[in-house]
Amino acid sequence: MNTYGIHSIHGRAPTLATGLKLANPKLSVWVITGDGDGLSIGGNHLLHCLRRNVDIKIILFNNRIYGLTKGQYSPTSLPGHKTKTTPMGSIDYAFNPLSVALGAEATFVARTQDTNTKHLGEVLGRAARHKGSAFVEIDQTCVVYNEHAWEHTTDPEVRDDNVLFLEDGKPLVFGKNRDKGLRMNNFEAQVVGLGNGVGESDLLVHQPGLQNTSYAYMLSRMENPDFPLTFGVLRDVTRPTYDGMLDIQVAQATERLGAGQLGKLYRSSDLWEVK
Ligand SMILES: Cc1ncc(C[n+]2csc(CCOP(=O)(O)OP(=O)(O)O)c2C)c(N)n1
Ligand SMILES: [Mg+2]
Repeated sequence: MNTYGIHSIHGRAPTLATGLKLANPKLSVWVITGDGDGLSIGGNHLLHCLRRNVDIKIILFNNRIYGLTKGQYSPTSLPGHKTKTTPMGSIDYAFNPLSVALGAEATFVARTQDTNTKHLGEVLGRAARHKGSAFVEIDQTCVVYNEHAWEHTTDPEVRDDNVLFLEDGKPLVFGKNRDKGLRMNNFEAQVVGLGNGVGESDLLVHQPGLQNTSYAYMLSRMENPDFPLTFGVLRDVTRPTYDGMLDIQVAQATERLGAGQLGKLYRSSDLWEVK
């Protein structure tokens, strides 16, 4: 097909994309999904694609709602949220998409915002250059069914105290006057004010390249209002890809047995006639 995109079945895009990448390794394959699509109906597909480190990019638009079907709660809707299917407020605990991706040991995990086009472009550029599964959560406002979901992270009046932009090799500093930071305290992140003897050298320094997922996981767990929400690349590590390793196995098998014929293989054994 001469096309730049196709629609798959709801939730199954990572599966289709895996097949596409294996069949045509030169393609840059991107999955565009939502919080409902990726984490509810397609949760299992997403997990196993990330676990295998298939070289595809997964962009999850998180508006914390089922938008297309007009406002049912999703796995990222917050407890207490009133929707058409939770009229008295949701009694579910919400999934944190980044924690889920890190739990599946995704090799590239990042978060950005729909309205912050500069940051969005930078993060997508890095995802594109990553070899292996890249998972990017884009916080997105559904203007019809969940208008206020991300207001505290986009409203210029308050956002600077609620978000922290990660920069490789730089201390974790945030706040309107860049006067707050994060340090480790008893295996937990702690927000501290800078000054009065606390300096940037006391803060955590951002290292997305750590093989161990603990640090990135800690960053992913930080939620408002106690912590700033982290934006940028939380994890970026290298590991052999599923498609790369499969290519090697196919080459080895071909060298040993010669090029196969599917029809011949299909009819090679255990055939019987149904009358
Ligand atoms: C197999 C199947 N089940 C259910 C649906 C109905 N459906 C379409 S979109 C959707 C939820 C989408 O939510 P999300 O992924 O968060 O995307 P959003 O619309 O919020 O961008 C559902 C349940 C469907 N299209 N196919
Ligand atoms: Mg949604």
